[in-house]
Amino acid sequence: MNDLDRRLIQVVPSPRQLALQQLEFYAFIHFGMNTFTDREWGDGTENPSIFNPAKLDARQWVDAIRQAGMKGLILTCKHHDGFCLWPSQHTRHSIASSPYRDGQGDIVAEVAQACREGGIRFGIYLSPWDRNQPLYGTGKPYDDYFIAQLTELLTGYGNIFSVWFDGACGEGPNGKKQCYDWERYYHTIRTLQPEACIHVCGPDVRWCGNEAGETRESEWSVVPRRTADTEKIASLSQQADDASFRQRAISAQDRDLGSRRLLANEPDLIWYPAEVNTSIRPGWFWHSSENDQVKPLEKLIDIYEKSVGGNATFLLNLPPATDGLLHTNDVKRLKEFGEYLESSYGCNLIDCASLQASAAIEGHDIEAVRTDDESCYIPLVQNAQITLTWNQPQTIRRLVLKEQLRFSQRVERFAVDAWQNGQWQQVYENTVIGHKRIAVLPRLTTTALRIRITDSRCAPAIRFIGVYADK
Ligand code: FUL
Repeated sequence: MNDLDRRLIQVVPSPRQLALQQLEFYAFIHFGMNTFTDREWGDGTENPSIFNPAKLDARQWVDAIRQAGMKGLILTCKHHDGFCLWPSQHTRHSIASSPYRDGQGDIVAEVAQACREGGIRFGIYLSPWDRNQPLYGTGKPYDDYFIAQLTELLTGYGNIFSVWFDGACGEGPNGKKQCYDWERYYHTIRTLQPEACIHVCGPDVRWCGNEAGETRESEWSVVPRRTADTEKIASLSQQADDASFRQRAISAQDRDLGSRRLLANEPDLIWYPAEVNTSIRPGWFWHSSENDQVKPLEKLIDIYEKSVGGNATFLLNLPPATDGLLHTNDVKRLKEFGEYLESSYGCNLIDCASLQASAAIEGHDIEAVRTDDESCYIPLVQNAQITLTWNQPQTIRRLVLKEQLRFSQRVERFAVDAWQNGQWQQVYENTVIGHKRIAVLPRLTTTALRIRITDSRCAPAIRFIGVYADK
C-alpha cells in the first residue's frame, strides 16, 4: 500500500454523513412569498397580506413525496426575501402578519408534523441572505438575528436531519455586505441538532455545482478541505475580493475534485459527498405558466441514476401552488417515478444466482453482498473479481454496487463483463462506486456476469450487489 492510498482511506464519513447518504433521495419544498408574487427572488418589500394558501395541506406534500420513494423533506422556512413560514419572535415579516389561519398559522410546524406522521425526515432551509431584515449587512447584530431564528427552528420542531445554507447573494458590488459568522452558525447547529447535516455552505454535504441535475462521472467523496470554501466565497463579497481566500477555494464547477492525481498534493482532506439539487419544473417556486413543464419521467430517471447511482444524493424540488397544494401534474409524475423505482429495483436477480469471489480475504463470505445491510460487506484483495452465475439466461439491464464506506471509498476503477457467445465481453467500465453506483448496461441476456475491480485505494470492501432486469 503506498503512502497516498494509506492517507486517502483514513478519510471516512461521520455518522450523520453516512445517515444522509443512506436517505439517497429527498425533496426540497420551495414555498413562500415568491409563490404569490410569481417570482423567483423577492426583494423583501412584499406585503404579508398577499400570503394566504387557502387549501394548504402538508400531508398532501408528504404523501406525494412518499409515493416517489423519497425519504426526507427540506422546507424553505425563509427564502432571500426574509418572509418566515413560522411565527418568528424576532421579526414581523412572517406568517403571523398574514391572513393565513388569521395570523395563527405555523407552516413549519404543520410540515414537521406531517413528516413525522408519514415517516419522512424533516429539514430546514434558512437563507442567510435576507433582503427584508434591516440588520442585514451590520455584521454581528445580523448574526445574532440569524442565530435567534436558527435556534427557534432547531428547538421547536423536533428532530432535524438537514440544515441547508444557500450561498446565493445578489447584493452586487454596491449592495450590503454581510460577513457571516459561519462557525457560530455551525456551533449552534451542532449543539442543538447534532445529527443534522449542514449542506452547501457547510461542512457535511457539498453542492454538485449546477442546478440542472448533472452529476460528474466521478463524484468523489474524499476531497481537499478547501472545496468546502467554495460556496462561502460566492456569498461573502468582501472575502471574494480577497485573492488569497479565492485561491484557496476550488470551484464547484471543476470537473476533478478528488482524483489521486489531484489529492496527491493536498495536505488536508475531508469527507464531503455531493448532493445534486434540481427542480421538477424550470423554477424553484411555482408559476402557473410552468404547469406543463414538469420534467418528463425519463429525465427524472436519468438524473436519479446518475446522482443516487453516482455516489451523490438527489434533492428534488417540488413547488406547491398558491392554494398550498402540489399541482396534479407534479403529483402524477412523482407517483410514476415511485412506480418506476419499485418495478426496476424491486426484484434482485442475485437471489437466484450463485456467487464466487476470486480473492476474498479469508474468513469472509461473498454471500454477505446479497444483503443490503449497512454492516455487511466482503473485503477483497486488490484486483479481485466477483462472478455471478445463473442456471437460466437472464435479461439484465442494471447492476448496483455499493462500497462499505466505513472504510472510506476505495474503488478507483471497475469493469463489468458479460458471458456472451462462449466468452467474456466487457460491457461497462467506470471509476467511483462509493455509496452506490448504478451501472446501466447495454440490453443483454446472459448466464453470467463478472465484476472486476481493476484499481483501488488498498483492498476494496464491497457492501452490496444488485442485478435487475430490463423494465
Ligand atoms: C439558489 C437560490 O437563489 C434559489 O432561489 C434556490 O433557492 C436554489 C435552491 O438556490 O441559490
